[in-house]
Amino acid sequence: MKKNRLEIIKGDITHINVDAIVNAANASLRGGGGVDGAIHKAAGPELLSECEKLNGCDTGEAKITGGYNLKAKYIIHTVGPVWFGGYRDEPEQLASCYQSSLKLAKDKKVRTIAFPGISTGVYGFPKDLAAVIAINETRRFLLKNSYPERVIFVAFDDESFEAFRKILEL
Ligand code: AR6
Repeated sequence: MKKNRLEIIKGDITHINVDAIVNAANASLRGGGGVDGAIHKAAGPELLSECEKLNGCDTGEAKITGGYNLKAKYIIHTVGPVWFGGYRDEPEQLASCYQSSLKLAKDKKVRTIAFPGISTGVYGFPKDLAAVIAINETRRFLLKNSYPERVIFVAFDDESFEAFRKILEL
């Protein structure tokens, strides 16, 4: 696999120029705080109208919508697990978020996709473990698939950036 298929940047995911961005949503898909709130605000109210027709989304799964006012053509909404200490299958559920999101991106022949640190905000998933899962699942997927061509992990703060950097350099 070409090394440059994975990248980490620090910033706001709503400003990134990619084909698809991933949203850390909740099961209702009706918006919320954190990155979900920022994405809905940047995309505009038509996003909520489309999301309301999707019947929600289960933890570990993903659904796709248009990007509306964003540069991205698509938004992939995935619902991460709430962290309860790690004994309620949270790692497997987080892995499933990455697998489901990447599968949707592949089906749409998305070339570039950006992920936030799913579950690492109000859902409380430890950032270091989340970075291991994000990068392992993505590497595994890219080894078997030619789409997406490039995956960008967007860290919103220094702690998240360091968590991704340590794992990506292994
Ligand atoms: N760009 C990139 N990353 C961001 C941005 C942004 N604009 N804003 C926040 N982050 P969170 P969760 C980072 O809480 O833990 C919502 O209310 C943030 O620093 O947004 O999956 C939903 O509706 C953190 O590292 O998502 C759900 O109810 C990461 O994004 C719930 O929060 C995820 O933090 C989902 O919780």
